[in-house]
Amino acid sequence: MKNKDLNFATKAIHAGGHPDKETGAVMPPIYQTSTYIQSSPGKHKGYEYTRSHNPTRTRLEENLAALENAKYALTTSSGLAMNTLIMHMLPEGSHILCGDDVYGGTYRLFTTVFQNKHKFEFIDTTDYKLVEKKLKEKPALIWIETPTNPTLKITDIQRVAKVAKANKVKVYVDNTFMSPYFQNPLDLGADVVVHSLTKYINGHSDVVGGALMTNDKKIHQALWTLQNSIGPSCSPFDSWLVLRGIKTLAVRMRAHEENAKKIAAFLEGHAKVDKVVYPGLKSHPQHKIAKKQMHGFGGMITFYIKGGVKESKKFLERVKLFALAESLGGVESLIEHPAIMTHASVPKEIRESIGLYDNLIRLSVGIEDADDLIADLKQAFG
Ligand code: P1T
Repeated sequence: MKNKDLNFATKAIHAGGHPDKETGAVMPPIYQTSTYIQSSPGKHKGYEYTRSHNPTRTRLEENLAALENAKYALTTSSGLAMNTLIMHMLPEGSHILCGDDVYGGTYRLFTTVFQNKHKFEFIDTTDYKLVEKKLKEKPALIWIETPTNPTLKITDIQRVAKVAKANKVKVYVDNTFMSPYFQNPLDLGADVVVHSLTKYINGHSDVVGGALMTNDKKIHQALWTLQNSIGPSCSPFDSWLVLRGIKTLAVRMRAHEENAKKIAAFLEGHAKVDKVVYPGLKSHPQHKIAKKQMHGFGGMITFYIKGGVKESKKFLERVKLFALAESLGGVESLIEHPAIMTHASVPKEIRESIGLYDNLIRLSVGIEDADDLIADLKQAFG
């Protein structure tokens, strides 16, 4: 059967997989090698050097392409390494429209490393009038994170992609928060989807990696050439770990969501909480779009605790099961304070203009027992 005829959970386990030709091993070998023998100079079996290609990585890329219904996938040593390759690919002076509420590291990369190479404009990608006006200026691309990190703002991908296409502008979507299980941007008209593999796709907080999926051969080839020239490829062992993690992506995402729904409801009813943001709540401003374009609501919750930094810190120091740590998407629950941690590189006035106040707390809800997680939060509120 072809990958495209299979349902998600089956693709997650089987795409890119085949028993090892030499031994029949069902699970993929870790081709922990830097180089490959050639029978005559230039004569080889498709693999010359692991920076360029590696069979374990090939399997991972085949699998990832299938998960996003894409022809091509490329992986890197981190999510930001992939974003770096993309920025290198664009001609100098490119105009880039970018969502105003993206991961702090992406913001830092764009506004420091590439600030002299390109012209970045940060806009609210849910303001469709503004998006339409800006797309008419024909930027090189529009970069959308949806839901955003950390305010969980949701952009209608189909709506933006339609206008972008009319103006010949490429649409890039960072789909890290939903994973390919809950959202498939290419099916909604995006040209490129990027992921931090570090998060849900790997799912076990033991790998840092990045990926890109596309049906655009030119983009894929250009980025592979850059990856080969610059060198941030995904290692054989990390490729293997991610492949292993993906096998349970479908069940993990369902479990993350089930727990997140319960926790969002608990937080919404708590006296010490000002506001809860979760795409699955009717109170979420883009709940309808979330229902339309996502197959679920995910495991990320943002809430505003009553008070400020002092109250936030007190709460974060008291949690026991939730680990106070950056990152997200692992089986274990994490909690963090974006203004001090993941988004510290975003200037305070910009943070506040997008609702990222000092009383904002972000949860990555894991797949532990929901009652235990709620009990932990309850005791931390005091
Ligand atoms: O950490 P890295 O694998 O380089 O991925 C960067 C990245 C890209 N896109 C999104 C939406 C992300 O959330 C991240 C990384 N985010 C965190 C580390 C965090 O705690 O939010």
